[in-house]
Amino acid sequence: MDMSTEQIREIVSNQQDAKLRRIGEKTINRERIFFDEAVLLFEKAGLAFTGALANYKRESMHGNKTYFNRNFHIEPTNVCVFSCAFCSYSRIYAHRDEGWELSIDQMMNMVKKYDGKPVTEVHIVGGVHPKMNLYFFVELLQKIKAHRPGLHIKGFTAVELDYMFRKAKLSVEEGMKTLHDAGLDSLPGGGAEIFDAEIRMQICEDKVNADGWLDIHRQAHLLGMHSNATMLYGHIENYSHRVDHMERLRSLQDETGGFNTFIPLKFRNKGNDMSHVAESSVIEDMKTYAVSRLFMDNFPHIKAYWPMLGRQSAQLTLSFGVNDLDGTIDDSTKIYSMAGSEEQHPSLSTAELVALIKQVKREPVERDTLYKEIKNYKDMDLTAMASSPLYN
Ligand code: V47
Ligand code: SF4
Repeated sequence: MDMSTEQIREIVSNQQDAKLRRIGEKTINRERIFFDEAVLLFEKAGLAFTGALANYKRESMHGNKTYFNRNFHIEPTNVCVFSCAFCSYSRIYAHRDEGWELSIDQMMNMVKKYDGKPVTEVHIVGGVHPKMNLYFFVELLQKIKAHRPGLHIKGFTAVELDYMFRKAKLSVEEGMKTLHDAGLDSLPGGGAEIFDAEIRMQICEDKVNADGWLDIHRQAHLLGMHSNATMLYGHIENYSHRVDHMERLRSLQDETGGFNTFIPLKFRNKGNDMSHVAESSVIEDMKTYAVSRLFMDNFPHIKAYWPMLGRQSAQLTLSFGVNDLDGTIDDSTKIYSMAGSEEQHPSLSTAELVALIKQVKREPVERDTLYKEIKNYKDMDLTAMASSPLYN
């Protein structure tokens, strides 16, 4: 906590390996690290060294601030035309009777359930259903905005968008503009997985490729929308694949500046076609967050998605480069519980999320989707919060 430049200088000067020492010096001087240097951190550096550098960088960017938001998810369907090997959530179209398909009215009832409650964001993400087309979602977006104009709609992975636009015979630019005009505010980061073509071939061969994913985010940024980016790690990829993935995102960010947050997602192996692949260790998880913070120098935020990682590991990431924990969620997503996350009913009240962050001596700050600060809970009394309906 509160690592000083003097302390980090000492850690760096004690590093015996000259190349790692150079990475440390670059971090202190705010210089960009290269592809090979990030791979070296993964392969050779101890977790303590990489973690200290990432923590120093995190604190020099955000101090102790740790962001979260009050949000809920809508998952319109888990029926999907694709069959990604790591996915525990989807049901193929032929077995759609085993899945769910929500109508616009059902989804509006979910939105209405939050009337009068201080949520700021709805995150819409699901399978790729052949009958839920662009115009179905235009209607949904318009109805949500008409009902609650202030609610930020973060919706649809590039995978869903690519399918919707192609089916509607629209260019990415036209399709994105149609959804933006209907009320879509920003894009979540899903569907990126690992960009390398050979890995993609093995884990998600039929969905949008790397260039398609990047182009969809580029077009969103050109329209003034913001977006996030994810990386599914800890399965069959190697360290170079991870760094290649991050480098492609870092280059697009140099070009547009439209990304807010990078979100490494730990592969969970329950109930999918990759159940034979062991999950990564907590050390590997922390290393991945730390290298992300160091390499993704133009991404303002690194997020640990607590429903995927579990709350204790999520707390730990706050010392390894992470400055955002996502939101309250309210048990509205099934993607991760179905893949075996310890969070079987992901839901945290604001009081619980604030306590989780304070317990590890960080400063909880509620934000909106675009990181405008809504409230700093640094001086709030936890006992008073725990018994107040405002925070539960
Ligand atoms: O792309 C699916 C991942 C993603 C598994 O932008 C799995 O704020 C691990 O992108 N093990 C979708 N991961 C979710 C997503 C997301 C989540 C939270 C916040 C944001 C944001 C975006 O979920 C998919 C895929 O990479 N996923 N199955 C699994 N077995
Ligand atoms: Fe479909 Fe997404 Fe699951 Fe792939 S990860 S099968 S695109 S729901």
